[in-house]
Amino acid sequence: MDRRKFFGSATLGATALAATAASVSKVAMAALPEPVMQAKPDTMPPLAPSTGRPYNPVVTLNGWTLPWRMNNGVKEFHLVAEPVVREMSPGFKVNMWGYNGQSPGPTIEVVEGDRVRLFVTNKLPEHTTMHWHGQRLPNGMDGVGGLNQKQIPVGKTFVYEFIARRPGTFMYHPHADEMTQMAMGMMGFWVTHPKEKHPLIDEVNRDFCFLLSSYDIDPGSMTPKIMTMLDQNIWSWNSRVFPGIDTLNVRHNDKVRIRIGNLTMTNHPIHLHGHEFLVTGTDGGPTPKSTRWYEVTTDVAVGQMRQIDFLADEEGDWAFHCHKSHHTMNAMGHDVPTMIGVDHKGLVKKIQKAIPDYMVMGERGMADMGEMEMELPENTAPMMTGTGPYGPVEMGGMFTMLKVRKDQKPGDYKDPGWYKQPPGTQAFEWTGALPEPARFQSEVKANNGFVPGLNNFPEAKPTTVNIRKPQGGHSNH
Ligand SMILES: [Cu+2]
Repeated sequence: MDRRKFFGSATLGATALAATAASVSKVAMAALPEPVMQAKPDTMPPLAPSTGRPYNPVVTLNGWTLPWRMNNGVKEFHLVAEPVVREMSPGFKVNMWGYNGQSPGPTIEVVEGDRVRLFVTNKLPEHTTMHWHGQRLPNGMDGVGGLNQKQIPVGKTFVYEFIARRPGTFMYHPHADEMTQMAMGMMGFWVTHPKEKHPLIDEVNRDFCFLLSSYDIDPGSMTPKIMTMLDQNIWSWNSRVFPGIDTLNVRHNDKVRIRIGNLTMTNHPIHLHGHEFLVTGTDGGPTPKSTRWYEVTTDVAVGQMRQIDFLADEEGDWAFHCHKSHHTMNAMGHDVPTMIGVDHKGLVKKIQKAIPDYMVMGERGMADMGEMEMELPENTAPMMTGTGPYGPVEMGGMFTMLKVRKDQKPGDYKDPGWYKQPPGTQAFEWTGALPEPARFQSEVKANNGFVPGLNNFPEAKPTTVNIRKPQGGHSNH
């Protein structure tokens, strides 16, 4: 079968195509759009459309857009589901399942009204499917294994074909052995641009997108634990963790859009510093203008997408992160060693059985951790290791920065480096006298010089260790 005949048969409809692709011969394989692979976890420049209707392309944070082939007016994409090694941050590599060389898979960008044909080749060790989260499409294209179609067997290629009916932001992921396949990183973004000026979709200068994903990876291990339901310890944006997440670099006074999809098992209040934004879209499409109000944090629940728009009119390096503080602290493995140079595998848990209050972290809080050269097992996510121009940022996981610069050229997405605050615009140390409130003077006298909370601690008293003894029965277990 030659190329022309193959694609001629494609017009017969997806069912015929699926049959053709399922009984894939070498010649037919040759007629598939060649899968484009990505080896690097870097943020790729936006992919300007060379065919079809024009649009302003998105930039996927630490990701890329999948090129397509135009075939008789149909946009053809080829996704390959396969095991990949994702570098989650420099020095931290994880065995995942993804698409076309990375997890998440490449972003798919089309225009409202486009007819799209998506070839999905399964190179996983088990069957899979593809679900096009949020799309209007024929029922047989919805990708729920067993319900809408037979699962794609190992080594086979299935074809999905539909018209991108409404503009918006969508996701794709398997609907086959979902617990395993999503815990292993199988997911991707989909953006359908409006075909003409849309009353609810403003034109923007920069349009970013990324997925929230989480994993349970034991320190020193390389493979996510798929049975974990809620207790993930690696919180990532597009399967990257700070300081491995690229910054969002924009020009001063750019109109900026950020699309955030959540495929973790919990919600994430996403917080932007220095600016207020409007939630202009959800998975359901653009929000009506009457429903919009300014926010600095928006909660993205499980399975949801939020699109935010704002004017980047404040120069600087602005933190942009999940507001759940544990999600900006990675490798909070329950067995993370914190005692330098001590082989204590399993020891902490044993101690805690006897002494519930036993603390292994810094006695003065956790800030020391950012500076400490901790001996972590090899291939462990950095916990609080990102460094800024003034020292440790004390963050990890779901954290990066919005960098707003006057001299950032239009279309330039390069990291401009650290912001230099103009003289007189940065918090500084007070070196003058500190007047003591009169109230304290009398308290100090009354307490023989000691006021709790005033930094003058008395001699440390011997600590009593609270040991919980076995209580007879096991009713508390
Ligand atoms: Cu979070």
